[in-house]
Amino acid sequence: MSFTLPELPYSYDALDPYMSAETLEFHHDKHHQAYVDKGNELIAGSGLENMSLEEAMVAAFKDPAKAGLFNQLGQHYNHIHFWNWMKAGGGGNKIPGALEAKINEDLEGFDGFKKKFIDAGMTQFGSGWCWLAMDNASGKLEIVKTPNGENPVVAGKTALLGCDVWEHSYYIDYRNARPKYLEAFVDNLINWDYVGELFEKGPLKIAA
Ligand code: MN3
Repeated sequence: MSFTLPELPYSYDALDPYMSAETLEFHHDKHHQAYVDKGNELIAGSGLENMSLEEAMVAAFKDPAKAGLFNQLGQHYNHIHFWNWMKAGGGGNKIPGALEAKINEDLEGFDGFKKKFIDAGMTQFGSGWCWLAMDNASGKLEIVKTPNGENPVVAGKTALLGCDVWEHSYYIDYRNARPKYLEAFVDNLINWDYVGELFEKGPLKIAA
């Protein structure tokens, strides 16, 4: 299969002032496009061409010889969801009921979630992501962080929400102030409806 760049689910200026049109133009049109292009180039002849994105991503992660391909596939997967994890007028404590109950149970409520999520994003040294994930075996919610293009999926978890803490995601709007970006993401951008949909689907099953 060949990967393609999905359209943003909103206009470029929809997330202003929390994430500018300039950031989205560079981040979506340049960075995400580059992961798609490089992924298509590297997957050719790899033996993973006929797998789904999720299957190919996990298979590439397990093979050290395919680390370069994994970086592109991981970032493609992460960004497909990242655009949907945000919306205009999002953020705050507007969490669908079943998910809210689980966050209360596992993460000490919204305040506990917010503190742990922002802390994970702040303490991810260098490029990477912070996540709200579900452990596929126990069903428990966790806050985790990953370097570069990695994600909870390759660790046997389901990614419910992720925030990109690569500098390209916030430097135009927040310069070096990663904590301010993370707070704006939690307070003003999270699309809890999409997070709730992923939660309702349950553990991500990957054939590979
Ligand atoms: Mn990015």
